[in-house]
Amino acid sequence: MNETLRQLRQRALAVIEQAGDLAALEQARIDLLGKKSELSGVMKQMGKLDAQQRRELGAMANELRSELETLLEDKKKAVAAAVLEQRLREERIDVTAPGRAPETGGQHPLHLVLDEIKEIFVGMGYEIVDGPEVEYDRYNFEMLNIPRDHPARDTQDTFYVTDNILLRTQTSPMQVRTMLKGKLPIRVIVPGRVYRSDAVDATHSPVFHQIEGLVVDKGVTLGDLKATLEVFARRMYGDDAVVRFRPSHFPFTEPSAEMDIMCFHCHGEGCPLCKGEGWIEILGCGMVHPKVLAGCGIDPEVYSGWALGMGLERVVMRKYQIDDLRLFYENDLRFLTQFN
Ligand code: 2U9
Repeated sequence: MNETLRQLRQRALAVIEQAGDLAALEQARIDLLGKKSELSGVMKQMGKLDAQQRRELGAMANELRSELETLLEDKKKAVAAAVLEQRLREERIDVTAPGRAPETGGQHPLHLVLDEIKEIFVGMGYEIVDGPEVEYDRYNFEMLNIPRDHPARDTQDTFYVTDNILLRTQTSPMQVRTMLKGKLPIRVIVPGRVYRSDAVDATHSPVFHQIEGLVVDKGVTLGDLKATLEVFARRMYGDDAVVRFRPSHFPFTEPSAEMDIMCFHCHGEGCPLCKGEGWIEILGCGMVHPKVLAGCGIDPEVYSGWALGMGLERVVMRKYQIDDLRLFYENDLRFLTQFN
């Protein structure tokens, strides 16, 4: 081989040998084979040689060029393989390592009991409906036979938005809406948030939850009310639950009653849970007032109905012996994780 090319080859081999990473190899390729490389310079000079020498030197230069190309390419593959090897070593995942279980949420106690109640009534053929929390005074009070001078309509107790629009104080306006639709018979359960202008303490909150129910059909009697609510109490509190009905008064029902269950803690003896009463009040109920039916376009001579209403917080507090309603809204995990 021509001496110039031989020396060039020695230097090129050293450069390739020293290139330790892909960037250095790329630089070596440019330096050794690029337009400005020594080898390209030698090739350019060949124009000055005679034909015989040009053929010989040309063949040698081309041979060197392809040798260097092959060496560079091989080294590149080797370096890339080493890089990959190192990455695989460093990023190895230990599939035998014990997993870290993600923290999972649970159902809120209010929701847990609400679901239970809904399921009991759905099982008896009731439909679950919900509606607006911002309501007309007319649907919330007037059509429920709550007269203008009734204490519940006091602006002290109700959040009014305008003169005739308010935050519903009960879910009952949704039953009014259901009756106004005119599709009979009706068997609905209406759970939802309600608002009253109360200061917060252990048993009061300006926002709480009610579950109301309404049945309207031909021939519905107080017997249907009692039988249905007794089934509800047994499904909710166990087959040995004992219930009693006490007369009460609501503007929208006549007659009206309150249903108690015998204290599930002391079985009627009297204990702190039932405040010595032996009975725990669960809900209010009654036969829908004929005036309410008529006001909603239902003929009280043909149809009759019964309704129930309960405060969800109170039911859950009794069930789990929770003594402060504020715990429901504070989202303290120490409280919330006790129910799942
Ligand atoms: C229509 C007709 C009748 C709903 C009823 C009660 C009895 C009741 C209270 C329980 C505790 C409200 O959360 S609480 O303060 N409710 O005792 N509610 S009957 O009666 C209706 C509703 C709508 C059209």
